[in-house]
Amino acid sequence: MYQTITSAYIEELRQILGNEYVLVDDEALQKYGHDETEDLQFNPEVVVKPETAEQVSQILLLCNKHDIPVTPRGAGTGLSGGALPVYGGIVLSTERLNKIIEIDERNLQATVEVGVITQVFQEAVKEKGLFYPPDPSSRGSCFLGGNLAESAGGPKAVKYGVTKDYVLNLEVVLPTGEIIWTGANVLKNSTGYNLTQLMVGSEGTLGVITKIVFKLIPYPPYDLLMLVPFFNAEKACQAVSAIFKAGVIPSCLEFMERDAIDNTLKYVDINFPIKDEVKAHLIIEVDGNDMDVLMKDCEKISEVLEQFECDEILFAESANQKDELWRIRRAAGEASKAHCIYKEEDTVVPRAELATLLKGVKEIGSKYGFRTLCYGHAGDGNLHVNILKDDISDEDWNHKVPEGVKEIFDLCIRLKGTISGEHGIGFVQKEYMNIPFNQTQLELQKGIKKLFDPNGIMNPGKIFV
Ligand code: 2HG
Ligand code: ZN
Repeated sequence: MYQTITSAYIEELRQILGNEYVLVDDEALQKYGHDETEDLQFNPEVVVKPETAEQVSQILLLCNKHDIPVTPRGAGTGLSGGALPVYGGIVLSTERLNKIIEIDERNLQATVEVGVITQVFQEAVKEKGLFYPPDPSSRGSCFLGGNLAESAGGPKAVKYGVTKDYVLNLEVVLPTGEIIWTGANVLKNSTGYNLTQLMVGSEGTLGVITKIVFKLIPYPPYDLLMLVPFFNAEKACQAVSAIFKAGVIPSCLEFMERDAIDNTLKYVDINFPIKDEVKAHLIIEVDGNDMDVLMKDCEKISEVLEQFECDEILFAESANQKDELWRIRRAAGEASKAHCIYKEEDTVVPRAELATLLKGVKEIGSKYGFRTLCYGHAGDGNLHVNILKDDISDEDWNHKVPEGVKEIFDLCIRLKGTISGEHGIGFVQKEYMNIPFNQTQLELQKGIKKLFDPNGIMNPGKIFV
C-alpha cells in the first residue's frame, strides 16, 4: 500500500533539508523507532529534521505524491505509541522547530514553535509573571507540540484545565503542503467549525502543527502542599469529590496507592518513612494570590479529609520538601517502566466514581491474574493503571491481559467515563476504540481523517484499526 523510501527520495529530502538533517544510519533509525510506550520498536526508513513550516510543506508534498507514510514526532515521551512509525516511512522530528517566537505581555499570549520543551516555555513565561499551567510529568523533556497532539494534562489540570484549554490558534501544514492557520488569536471565537480544537488530540493524523498561539494567565504567587496518608485506598478516592463539594478547588489533587509509592521510592532513591498500615496518599495543593485564603482552604480540606479516616496530614514546609514530593509523584510512571514491562492505561471517570473504578480495577486484576500500580490525577477522576508484566507468560500478556483491559474500559464506560484522559489512543489503544464509540461515531471521525488526508499518509496505523 505504501511506497518504500528509495535513494531518489532520500536525495530529494536532502535537497529540501541539507544532508545533515536527513538521517538513515542505524543508530538514528533505532532511536526514532521507539517512544516511552511499553517495549515497542518500529524503525522508520529515514528521519528528517525540518526547521521551518515551508520545509515541512515540501516534505509532505513529496510524501503525498508518492504514498510515503510520515509520522510526526515531538520528544518521544508519549505513552500510547503515537510517534511510532508502524508502517516505516519517514519520521518527521520537530526538534529544530524550537523557538519561542513571542511572549505578548499586552494580550497575555505567546506564539511558539512546536518543538519547544514544555518546562522551558513555562520558565520563560514565568520570568514575565505569567503562567502556562499544563505540566505533564515529563515536562522537562516533552515538547509542546506533542502535548497538543495527545491532548496532555498533568496535575494542574484539575483547577486550570488541560493543554487544549490554552490553545487559541495553530499553524498547520496539511498533507497537500498547504500551510493554514486554524483560527484567530482571540479568547472568543464563534466563527465556523473549530478547526483549532479538532487538531488538538489528533495525534499527527491530520497534518503537522508547526506553530501554536497560547493564552496565558497571571502566575499565582503562593501555594501550599499537603500530603495525606490513608489506611484505605478507596476511602482516599472517596474523599476527593467531597473536597470539591465543600467548596474548594485545589490546584492539584493527586492519588498514589501504596505499591506505586513503594516502587517509586525505590526508583528515585528517596528515604521517606511510611507506616505499614498506610495504603494510599493524596497529594493536595492549593494556590492563589492570598496566603490567608489558602490557609482557610487547607483548614476546610482537612475537615473533609478527617471524615474519611486519614492519618496525620503533613504540610510541606520548604520548597525542597515540595520538590521532593513532586519528584516522587512525577517519577511514578518511569518507576513502573524501570520495574518491568508494563501496559499503561489512562482511565478517566467522573471524579465521584473514582473509588468504584479503583475497586473494579483491582477485582479485574485478580480475575485475570495481573498486578497493577495505580496513581494519577484524582481530582480529574483520571487514574493511571500500570499493569505489570512481572512473571506473566508472553501468551497471557498478549491475549489474556488485553481481555482484562477491555473489562477495565467497559467499567469506565459504565461509569460514564472513557478510555483515555490525557495519553491518547495512538497505536496501543486503537483496538479498544469500539468501546467508547459505536459505528456511527467512528465513521464520523474516519470521515474527518479522510477529508484532511485522503491518501492516508499522516501517521497511519493510529487511533483507528
Ligand atoms: C503522569 O501522570 C503522566 O505521571 C505521565 O501522565 C505522562 O508526563 C508524561 O509523559
Ligand atoms: Zn498523568
